[in-house]
Amino acid sequence: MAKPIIGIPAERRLVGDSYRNTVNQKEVAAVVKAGGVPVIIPTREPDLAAEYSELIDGLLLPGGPDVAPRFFGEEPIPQMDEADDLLDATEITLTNLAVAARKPILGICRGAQVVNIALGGDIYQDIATQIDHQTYQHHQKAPSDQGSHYVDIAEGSMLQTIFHGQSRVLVNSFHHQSVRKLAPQLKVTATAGDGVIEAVESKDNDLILAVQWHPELLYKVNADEFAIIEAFVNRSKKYQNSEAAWS
Ligand SMILES: [Mn+2]
Repeated sequence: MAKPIIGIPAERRLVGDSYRNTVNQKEVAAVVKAGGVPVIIPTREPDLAAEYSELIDGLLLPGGPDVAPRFFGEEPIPQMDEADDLLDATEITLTNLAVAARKPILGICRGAQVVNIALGGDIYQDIATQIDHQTYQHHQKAPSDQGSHYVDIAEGSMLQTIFHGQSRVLVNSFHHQSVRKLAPQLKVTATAGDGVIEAVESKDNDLILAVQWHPELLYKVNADEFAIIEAFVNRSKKYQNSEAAWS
């Protein structure tokens, strides 16, 4: 079987006086190292989402800007950062198409929030102001390849298998938003000690895993973190052509 094609939606970035479609090289490199073929999906063309979805075997939703609260039925609070309508709309469409076609999804940071919103959940626009108790520092000042807070991993989860049965791991943290109301088809599989949701998975299958931290920045110091990317690429290979096989 051919190597699985992994779609990674691109963020729009202004470089000089022109916009570029950008993807973090660390995510691209991790997919390549895990045996996948990364394909960068431009997010200025939401009408092409169906074509891109057909092209790929797995969808990697990367880190990025805030999700506009309009996509979960709210108005913005002052603590919202930059958001990008076309990025949000394209990623939400790609997520729903991947779920419908049973193509595996890996969410990283913002990606965990996008998966939850696409499937009917919502997020805190800003953890520090919307959670009524003192939370951890979720936007760490430590370097990105260091962990800064622990997460507790749910018994029997895919994540626990990936981490060889460990129930508590140290992760990095670069977010001020997080999953709030959980989407019906997801379950929480990692939580920080302050109650912030740090990972979600699909309830009834192994198609979706999304983590609030950045494994692609950690795996050089913690080899277990690479297994998150590797397991996703392997699942994308496992489900390759499965849709065609069923029809
Ligand atoms: Mn965190």
